[in-house]
Amino acid sequence: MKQSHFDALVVGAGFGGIYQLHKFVKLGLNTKLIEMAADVGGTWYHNRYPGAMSDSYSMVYRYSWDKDDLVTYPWKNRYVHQPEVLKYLQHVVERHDLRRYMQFNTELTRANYDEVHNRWVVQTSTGDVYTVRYLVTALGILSRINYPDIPGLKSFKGEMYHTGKWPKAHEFRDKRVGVIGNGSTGVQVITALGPEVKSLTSFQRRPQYSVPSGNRALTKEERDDINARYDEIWEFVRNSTMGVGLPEGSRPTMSVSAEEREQVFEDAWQGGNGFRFMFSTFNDIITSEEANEEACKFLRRKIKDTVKDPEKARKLTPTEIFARRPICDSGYFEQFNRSNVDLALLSENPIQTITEKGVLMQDGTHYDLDVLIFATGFDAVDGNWTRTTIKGRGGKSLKEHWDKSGSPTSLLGSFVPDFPNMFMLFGPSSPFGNGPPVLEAQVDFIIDVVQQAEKTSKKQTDSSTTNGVADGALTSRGPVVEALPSSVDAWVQKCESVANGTLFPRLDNWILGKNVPGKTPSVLVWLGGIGQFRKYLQEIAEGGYQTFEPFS
Ligand code: NA7
Repeated sequence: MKQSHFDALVVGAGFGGIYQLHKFVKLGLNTKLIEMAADVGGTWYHNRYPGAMSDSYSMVYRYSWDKDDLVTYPWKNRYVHQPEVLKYLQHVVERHDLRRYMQFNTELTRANYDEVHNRWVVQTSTGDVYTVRYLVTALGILSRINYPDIPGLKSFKGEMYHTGKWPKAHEFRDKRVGVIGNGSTGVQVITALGPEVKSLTSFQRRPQYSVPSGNRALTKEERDDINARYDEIWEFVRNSTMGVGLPEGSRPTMSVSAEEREQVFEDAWQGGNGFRFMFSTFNDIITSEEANEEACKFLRRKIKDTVKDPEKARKLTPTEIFARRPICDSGYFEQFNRSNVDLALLSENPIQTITEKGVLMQDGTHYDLDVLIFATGFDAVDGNWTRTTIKGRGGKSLKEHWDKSGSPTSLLGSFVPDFPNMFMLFGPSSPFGNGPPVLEAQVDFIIDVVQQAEKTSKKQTDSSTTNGVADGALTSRGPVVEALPSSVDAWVQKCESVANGTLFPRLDNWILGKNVPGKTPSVLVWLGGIGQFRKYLQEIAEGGYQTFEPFS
């Protein structure tokens, strides 16, 4: 066992952790980063399934803080696929010489707050112990994988994979593949594997709406134009709702004629991107039932027009409203025109059990399979924090703290009372939107708060020292950054009120903690947009950080 002290420890080497490390180092803090995977990437390290792609545009699915890199780093297409994201993050780490602070294959197993010394004592899977002043948990919002509660799961004797923990290589030619789950991951994996495998059966509990991604190579002129406008693009992203670099609708759906509405939807369909369809067409698709139904009618018609077999088309057509995380694809519905791709609709014929050889349905049909893929998502948002033992004041764990408050909550997705100097990136109540700009906002704010607290603490130390010697133990403990319970309540109320003003809570999905059996549903994200979120951050800073206990 090795015990070392650092000013700051960052846990996780995804988009958030890498940027947090960079900022701490720039601030002059002695910082270390640990990561349980063998290299950087976070979500993008593990989710290397076929077809994995970010559905925010390439131009904004990256950091905004390195302008030279922004304009010179090569990317070809409108979207970046998983290998490109991984390569980009590796590149950033090399470019900013961050690898030397990183330790891989190292999992945080336990973190305890030591009240006496105002420090965190962190234990890792490698047996090391770190004492640190600041602990940043960038554990990943979509990382703790979720297996379905289907009987017989362990009896399957073929190859079994979860998309969230995909192997470095696979070989499915000549194999019969089953895919359970058809969220954005399932849609991507089905689309990629359809042409590659002997047969593919998609097991769908609830069919999904999906629009074309519109992925294509960008021309040199387009890239030059983006480069010339990068400052403007980021300004726009930071003040927008979803932060995906697309304009957002300003008119209500029913304020235009039926013909114009159709044209707006058609243009969005042709333009591509799920966020465009949901947020750029009109301003009320996710708030007005009537508007939503117009979007649904259009999308259902597109499925009917695309899928040639009427029975497959019927099964693939959602009957629900269009109020889940929007999905886009590179020819998903078209896959079902292939003779080797079919679907089983679980609402009509549920899975009875998984067997040694495949999947047995309630009506007695047995699907013989060589490969079973689970695209069943994640114990999203709080899952990674509750599975790790992080104990704050009084030895209470984060899980116990959240169980007591009834749901996983925080101030701004980062701060939890009783967990001083422990900050989360993309924790519960974080903005729902494009990852990099959300994480940049959170990291920048954490740095501001830390700087402010350090300044306050230094002033107090200076004024209570004689000839540079501290009067008491308290002054040498360093600052305490801790959210006020009342500010968490106020933020959570805001999150709930915005969510309840939308149609999202009507459906079961991970945004509301309704995708994992046994999990208590709650509003896990801020749906009010990145722009509004940043405004709150600014107000808090300008108001003297009164959402926190006075810095000491
Ligand atoms: P999602 O969006 O949570 O989708 C999971 C899928 O798995 C969805 O189709 C679920 O059906 C299905 N599922 C889950 N449990 C079961 C069981 N027990 N039986 C059958 N089907 C099941 O996860 P993704 O990985 O696609 O996407 C998560 C995020 O990652 C996404 O929003 C992006 O931001 C990236 P359901 O719809 O619940 O009926």
